[in-house]
Amino acid sequence: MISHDLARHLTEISHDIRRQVGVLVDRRGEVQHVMVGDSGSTELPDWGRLRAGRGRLRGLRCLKTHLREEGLSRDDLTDLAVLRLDAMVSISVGEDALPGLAHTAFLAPANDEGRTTEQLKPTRPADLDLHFDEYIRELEGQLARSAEGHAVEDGERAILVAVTAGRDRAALDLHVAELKELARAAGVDVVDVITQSRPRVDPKTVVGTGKLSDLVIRCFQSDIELVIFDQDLTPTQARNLAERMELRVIDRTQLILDIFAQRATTGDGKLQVELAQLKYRLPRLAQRAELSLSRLAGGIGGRGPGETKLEMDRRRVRERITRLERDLARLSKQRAGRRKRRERRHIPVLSIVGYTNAGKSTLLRTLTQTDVFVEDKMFATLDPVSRRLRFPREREVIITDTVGFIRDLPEDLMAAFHATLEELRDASLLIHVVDAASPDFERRIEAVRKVLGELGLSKKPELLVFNQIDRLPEGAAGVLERRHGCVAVSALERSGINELLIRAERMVWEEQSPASRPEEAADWIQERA
Ligand SMILES: Nc1nc2c(ncn2[C@@H]2O[C@H](COP(=O)(O)OP(=O)(O)OP(=O)(O)O)[C@@H](O)[C@H]2O)c(=O)[nH]1
Ligand SMILES: [Mg+2]
Repeated sequence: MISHDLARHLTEISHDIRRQVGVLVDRRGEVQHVMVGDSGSTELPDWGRLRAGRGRLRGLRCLKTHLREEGLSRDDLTDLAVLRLDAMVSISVGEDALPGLAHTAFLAPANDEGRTTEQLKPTRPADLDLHFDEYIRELEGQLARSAEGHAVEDGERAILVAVTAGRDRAALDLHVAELKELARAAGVDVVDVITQSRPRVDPKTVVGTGKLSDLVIRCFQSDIELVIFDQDLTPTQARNLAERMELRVIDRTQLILDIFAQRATTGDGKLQVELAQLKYRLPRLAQRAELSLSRLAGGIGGRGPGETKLEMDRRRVRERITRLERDLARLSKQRAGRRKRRERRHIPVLSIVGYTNAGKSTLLRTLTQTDVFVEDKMFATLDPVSRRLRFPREREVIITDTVGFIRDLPEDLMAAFHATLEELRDASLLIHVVDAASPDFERRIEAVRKVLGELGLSKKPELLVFNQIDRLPEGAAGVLERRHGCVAVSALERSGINELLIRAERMVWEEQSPASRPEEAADWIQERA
């Protein structure tokens, strides 16, 4: 029978050539594939996970030698997961070339403890038996059941991944919480979160090899096809990960782009999002082109069909980018025209800015008593909305709501939304709305100010408004007001709104010297005459 004789053959060869050797054996016990490695590892065939089928094992067991007396390595466990093998068995090669102890691992079905593999107690060669058919049938049954149960849920299911990379644990937790919110906003159902503490991201795969194999196995256990990384992936990392795991891999930027794409309803919004997406995609297309070139190496001088197609794709993308940029430039001109007309009428503009989901649209709604779209999801608002607002002394302003900000706003997205954000330049006052109940509101304030700085708006007068105080414990709002010199309100319960109007009015009409705002000088002088 296969087990012991086969093991002895393998250890003898391994002993002679001082390299690992291995075989893949099918369920009938026939050797399907032979591999020769080096002294520390063996490369398994690059079949990937797909051909095994969803929720199924491949029907092959790997039996391989290790030159030293050691258990299964991380690479062995990764191979077990990526290839969806029935089992991975390593046998150490004894001094006498005879088989030493055998170590066996299987993939574990989904479990509450987060175990990814089951390992048998190391066995002596005489007891080695590769016939775990019963066990494997049982395992496949469980895997198939866990795959079935999930089909009914709507929304794509995903696992989130984040590494500390220099941040402390608390910062990581906040980032993960935010990533979860983003996923929810994109309609993704987060099944699991995998985090890793490491000083910096792995240049090839972000997380280390061990975590990567955990990740692959967990995706397998829960029948998941989508992995979302908190860290932005370089084109190379994205490709490495997708290839090693055969899963769809996206990063936070892509997730945000996705949300924007789902939300964009107006012509402007759609153009801007498409531009951002294409700019994001272009360098990644280039990556794929390089890959296909290297695979085609051998055809001397000839241009492979894949390459030609990719070249075409890239050219098309570049052309489309140029088109979109031209269209957006035209839009920007139109906006400038509109702004000029408004300026002539001397109506000051108050712009509501702030972190996404802070309650900006709710505040606009409360202030103007109009219907504006509000939703408990990040990036509910994409397109600016303007409303007129009458102040107590019959003074009129235009108040605008804008797209929410977020830390590490994707650069391409920011560039694409420049036209929209240009409106902020005309603002006499920025009403900076903060969700006072969020645990990291101070960092969010910083993130918003950073974006404003990048837009050249740091010098704009800013009124800090702490919103959602109805969610704070008694007395906390007063403390915030004193410490941050802000107005505390509840846009939802309409409290503190009068104080907000009084402060805004004072800042627009009284605190600014007319010299700095020539377009309002006439009004100002008139007021005081
Ligand atoms: N409890 C409470 N909830 C609020 C308050 N203001 C807003 N919310 C809720 O917070 C969520 C987000 O409100 P929005 O007004 O859509 O926030 P936004 O800043 O416009 O968000 P984006 O457009 O996505 O950036 C909604 O569920 C609101 O009902 C408030 O004062 N108190
Ligand atoms: Mg909004």
